[in-house]
Amino acid sequence: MSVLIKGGTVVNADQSVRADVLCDGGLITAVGTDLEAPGNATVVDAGGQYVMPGGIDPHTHMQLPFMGTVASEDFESGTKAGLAGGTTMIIDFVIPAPQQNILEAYHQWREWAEKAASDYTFHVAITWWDDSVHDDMGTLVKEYGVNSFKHFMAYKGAIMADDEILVNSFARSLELGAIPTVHAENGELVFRLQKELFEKGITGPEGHPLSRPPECEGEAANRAIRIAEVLKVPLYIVHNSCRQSLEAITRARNEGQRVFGEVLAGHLLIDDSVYRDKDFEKSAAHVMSPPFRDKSHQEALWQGLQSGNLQTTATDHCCFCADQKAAGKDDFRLIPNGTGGVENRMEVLWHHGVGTGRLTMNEFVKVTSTNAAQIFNIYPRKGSVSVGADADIVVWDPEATKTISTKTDHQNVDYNIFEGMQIKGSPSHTISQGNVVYANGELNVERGAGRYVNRPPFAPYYDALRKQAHLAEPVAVRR
Ligand code: URQ
Ligand code: ZN
Ligand code: ZN
Repeated sequence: MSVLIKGGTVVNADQSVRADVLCDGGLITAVGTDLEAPGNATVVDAGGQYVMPGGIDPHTHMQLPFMGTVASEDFESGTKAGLAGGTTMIIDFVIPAPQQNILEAYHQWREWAEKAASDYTFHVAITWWDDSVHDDMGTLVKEYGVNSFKHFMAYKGAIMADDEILVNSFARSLELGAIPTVHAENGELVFRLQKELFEKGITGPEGHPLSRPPECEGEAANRAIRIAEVLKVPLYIVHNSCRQSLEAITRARNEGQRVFGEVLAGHLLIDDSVYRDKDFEKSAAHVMSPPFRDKSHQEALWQGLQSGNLQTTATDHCCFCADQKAAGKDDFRLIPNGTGGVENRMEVLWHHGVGTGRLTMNEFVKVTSTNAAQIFNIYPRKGSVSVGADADIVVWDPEATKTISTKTDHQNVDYNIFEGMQIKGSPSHTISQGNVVYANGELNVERGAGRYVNRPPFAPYYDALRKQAHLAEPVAVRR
């Protein structure tokens, strides 16, 4: 089936141009003016609208087993919600339990994701280490199209990676041409602060942000950056929530180190006052890590996006309903960590980014799609409206207005962190693999239509890095 998107302005990361877009066989086959629709084509009227690369959310956790429960959003409902918000691809996470074979975990997640409605791929978390993990990382890169490995520096006693794991896995990533990524919070400090607060009688959700101050994030971000610097491997830091981690990234980038930073739509717009709500359900609904911060961090994060020191936006979509969050009713440490947002990321970023002049439309495309595609080595197949690219496109109506609410969204969770937010600008159509899957409020997509996306290793560039690393001057032995 072919689709002709007529009368719109194509907005890519590098330029905006008035052009029609023809899609056929799942690919973009023509971009130009006055294109003709083949006989059986579906025609989308994009007059007065922007035709942009479909969003890529590089950080989601659909149906994640975590903290004694399973996230309420699964790969079908979560990708459908993403499509309704203009996101046409997610990068989720395989998170093996410590000592679990990482290939076994990978195949488990692949099975769960079979029902996805849009394209997807996986970062694989390294939560433990031995020779088998070293070898299986090679299999994942060479045979399964994985080119990024995640490390949780938080969650002591569960999935936390200590420095030994970080050093071994970062070095292995360089050998393989893969990029290490980190959740940067000092898990030992968090564990101690949680215990101290609880023993002082602070048991409610207000204890959550108090136990994870931004200094814990800044320390871990800097530690991961320094380890990557010594090992000569690039690094991607997920969900930067504060000035402290941004400063660590900015310093490294200013010194020419290849460090990338991600920011969540939530951390740009929601502050820590949510944890002081007397209603347990409301404050617990916002428990995620790193926590929402004092308002003063938000401007720094926006500046991080504007300056290019933060490159991608994500949601960390990891949903738990009120009955699941209630596990921590008497102990905030037991509240499953995670919030949603996969459906709202692009529209809240458009309204508060482009709508305020913080971001141009082209920068909006960069931070919602193109940069993630380039960093994870799937550009220009993804992240571009250009001939030969996948026909993953969002037609954006800059005049559409709405009030965000869990009552009207498609997410399978009973709380929306952007509840009540009024925005201007949202998708009128989403095209996925060349099919119109969302049009004027209606989803029309098959369970299982999504495909796993292989991501090649960063071979050529890494050759130079590997040479540097192996030629590092041996430490002079004092005679
Ligand atoms: O830490 C993460 O990214 C996962 C476990 C989702 N939960 C969260 O609070 N961010
Ligand atoms: Zn995380
Ligand atoms: Zn996460």
